Amino acid sequence: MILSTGPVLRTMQQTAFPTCHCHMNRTAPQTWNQRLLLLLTAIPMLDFTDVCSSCPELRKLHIYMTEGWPASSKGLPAYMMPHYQVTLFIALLVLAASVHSDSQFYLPIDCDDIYRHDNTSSSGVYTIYPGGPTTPLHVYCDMDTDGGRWTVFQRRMDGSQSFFRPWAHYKTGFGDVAGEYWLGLENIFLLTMRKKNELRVDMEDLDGGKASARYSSFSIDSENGGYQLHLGSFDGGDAGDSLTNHNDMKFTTYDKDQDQWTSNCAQHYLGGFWYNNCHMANPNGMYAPHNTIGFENAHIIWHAWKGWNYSLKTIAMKIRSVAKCTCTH
Ligand SMILES: [Ca+2]
Repeated sequence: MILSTGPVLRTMQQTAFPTCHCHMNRTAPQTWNQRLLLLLTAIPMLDFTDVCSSCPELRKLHIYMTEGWPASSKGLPAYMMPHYQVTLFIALLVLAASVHSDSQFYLPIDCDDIYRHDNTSSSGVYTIYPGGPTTPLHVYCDMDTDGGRWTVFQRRMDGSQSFFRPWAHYKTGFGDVAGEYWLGLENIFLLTMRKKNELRVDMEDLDGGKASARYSSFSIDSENGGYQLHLGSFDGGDAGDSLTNHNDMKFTTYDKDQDQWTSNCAQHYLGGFWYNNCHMANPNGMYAPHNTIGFENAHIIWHAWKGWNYSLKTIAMKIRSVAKCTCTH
């Protein structure tokens, strides 16, 4: 943990936010992240990029937060004190105004947090806070597949939503989290910057067949970076790998061309995606039962499983934390 002595170096949304489980008697491990999240909102001067190696400092900070304002500076490193006396007081005010107890303080960042808070949670719609306490976000959590804890950011199932949408829609998200939806590139960015995540894609054909594909990691850049995709290695799954071809691509919609083709892939293939030149998978393409449309390769495609000419019945893209950082002091 480093105290910035200059101007505000980082905002909360620019701050990398690793998972850190500091095991303490009075505090469940998962609440650490929620406390830090609120602190980051109140104290943008702090840099928490090295949270996991800073458990002793965090513990002292936690004691200050839970046991009141200290009578002396004993307990905190001297270099922290000048700013803490002001900034921590602000944080305490925020805490006092927003929470009444530990249980009410619970603000999950993703479905992984929800599951760790209550491992009897079932699949369904939940509220998460990847952007901080003031921006609740509804999301569908898959708590059943392969151990659960999956935060679903894309889902197609019945064609009830159009996915042929402009940049602004893909940026903020659209649809119904109880049905078909896109969580939004900004939200996906916030989710994947806070924790290291793996990716899973589940899909079904029209005859009840199911398949999946797994990737070791998944994150995207900010909007300034074009929401560029960073995908880890293909970790298996009977659907095969149709996404590696899209790695390192920026996101393209019909009104924002960042693909590798001379024309606009989103415009031609009726979706919005990390198109290359153009796609091996088109999860956000047109929802159309097999053989009912004449637009070539514009439907929901996962090439490695069904080839170019098969329109899938369902597909869902979901992420799950794989962070292993643990402090055991
Ligand atoms: Ca292009």
